[in-house]
Amino acid sequence: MSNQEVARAFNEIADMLELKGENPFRIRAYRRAAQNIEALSVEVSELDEESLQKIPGIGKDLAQKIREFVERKTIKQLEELRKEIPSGLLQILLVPGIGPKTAKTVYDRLGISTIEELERACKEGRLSGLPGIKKKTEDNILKGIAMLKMGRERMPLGRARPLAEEIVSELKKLKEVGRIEIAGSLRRWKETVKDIDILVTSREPMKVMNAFVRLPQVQDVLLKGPTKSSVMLREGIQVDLRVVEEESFGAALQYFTGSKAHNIKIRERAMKLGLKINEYGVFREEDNKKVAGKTEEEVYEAIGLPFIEPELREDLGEVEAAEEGRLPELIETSDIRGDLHVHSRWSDGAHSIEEVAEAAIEMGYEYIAITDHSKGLGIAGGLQAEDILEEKKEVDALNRKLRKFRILMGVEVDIRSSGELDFDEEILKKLDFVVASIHSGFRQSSKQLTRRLLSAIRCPYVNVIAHPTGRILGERQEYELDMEQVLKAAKRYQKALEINAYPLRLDLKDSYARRAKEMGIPIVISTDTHMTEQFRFIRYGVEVARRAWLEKSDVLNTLPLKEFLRRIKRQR
Ligand code: DGT
Ligand code: CA
Ligand code: ZN
Repeated sequence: MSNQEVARAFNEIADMLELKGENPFRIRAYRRAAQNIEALSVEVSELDEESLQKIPGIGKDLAQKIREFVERKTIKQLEELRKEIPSGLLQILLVPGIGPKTAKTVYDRLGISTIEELERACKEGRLSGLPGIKKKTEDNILKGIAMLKMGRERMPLGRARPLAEEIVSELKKLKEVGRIEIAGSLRRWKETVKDIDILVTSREPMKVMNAFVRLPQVQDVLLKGPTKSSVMLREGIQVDLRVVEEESFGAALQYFTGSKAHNIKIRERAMKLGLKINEYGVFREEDNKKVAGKTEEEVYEAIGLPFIEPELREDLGEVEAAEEGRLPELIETSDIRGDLHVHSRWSDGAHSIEEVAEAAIEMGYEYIAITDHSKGLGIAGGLQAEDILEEKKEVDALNRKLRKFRILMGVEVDIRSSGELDFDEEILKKLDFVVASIHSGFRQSSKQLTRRLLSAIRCPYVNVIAHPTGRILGERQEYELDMEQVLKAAKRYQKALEINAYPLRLDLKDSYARRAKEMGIPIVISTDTHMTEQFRFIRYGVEVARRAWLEKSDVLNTLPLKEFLRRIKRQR
């Protein structure tokens, strides 16, 4: 029983409660618990009821449900809800962008109970005219269906990466395994992946393969041989394991890391130099003599190039940059000195500010900004103006106590549907750091949504726009925005844009972040942490930045505290 399975059950309960129109706070409790469980580094199946209750967001009731699920493989409440709610209705609810109300309407009125039926009805325009459904809703549903289909083919990085790392750490325990690396899109940290590619060296390949196909995560064995085996995991993703020769490990790693487009460029370059390159090595055309293959560095060197970081290998100019000696020196996780989007128990976070600060110190940070939600987000425990001022007192007191660490008092101020900020400038100016973001009215027109972001960017006290495009991988598309206008305004006012490192957000995405860098817009990378264990998600944000060619100097929260403070002061 994995954490992901428990999380999935809780999310399903939440979906069904939502269909029944139950109390939103109760629904949210299930969703938050699911989120927190997924982020844990320990397995909930190994915890007793008492330890379970120490997990943020898990009380006695939910702890009992987890135990029930672990012991009996099912939850009674879940079974009852499944009986009560028609499965067709649940099917429809799976489509991103369809809420319980719409799902119920199309189910009741048109008898639609599969995604295929829903797609057909939308294309034939049979939905518009039903209560609360417009032409635009139909378009959104079609987009949602496309996304759902895509989600079945590709898994978000944030789900696939932990699975891959788990398998690698299991295989590493085998004495027959020599070198081992993750390859493919996962090594390039692409935001979604089709499968997991792993390479190993071994003198006894069959022993490695035997152990591989018997891993507890494996559901089906698709192929088993001495050089390649493929399995399907219970989580619904395929893993290909290849055993390669020690002498050609570098060439194989280069080849199977891809991307295909990058490899084609590399192969063309090799050909021009009278060389042949494949997964076994680099060879001289004339006499087939092998000139490189043991390491990747050696492979690139053989064709006259410096090492190209995997995150850049997309044929987006990296080969040309390598030829001209202008590859970026990519930012690293260790360059980050503080997290600037952090929630505490004052709104919907799981920990006290002190606990959060301690965890940040453990991460090696010099500072954080506490940015709890503003009042508009009632469902996330949003704070009134008085609360924020109270919270500030607590931060001040902690800052007197902590040495060599600074908590900046901030807020994540909601940009209302009207475009106004949830707090007026009198409050905002009393804070050290202001993050502004959109949490509602996603379906507005591009013009309205763009205007909302622009007005937040123009507010003199706003420092950064958080998760600027609002997407959630596999769940919600980015808002319709005029991104070019948003970027222009951010540049003009020198306001930062956030790369939200939460694994299902990764927002800004790589292509926008790269454009932002090219325009000279400051970037911050933050985790949007709601529990201290999520601080480690920073890696995902840094990887987006690396795919966007960002260097340390492009990112504000790589600055030491003093310089950072000076820099944000200039934004006001
Ligand atoms: P994915 O799995 O769709 O997320 O993306 P990749 O890049 O992991 O693609 P995959 O798993 O099909 O193949 C892994 C790598 O192997 C790919 O990035 C490059 C290399 N590769 C596969 N097929 C070819 C090919 O036909 N030509 C070349 N040059 N390379 C290939
Ligand atoms: Ca792959
Ligand atoms: Zn937040």
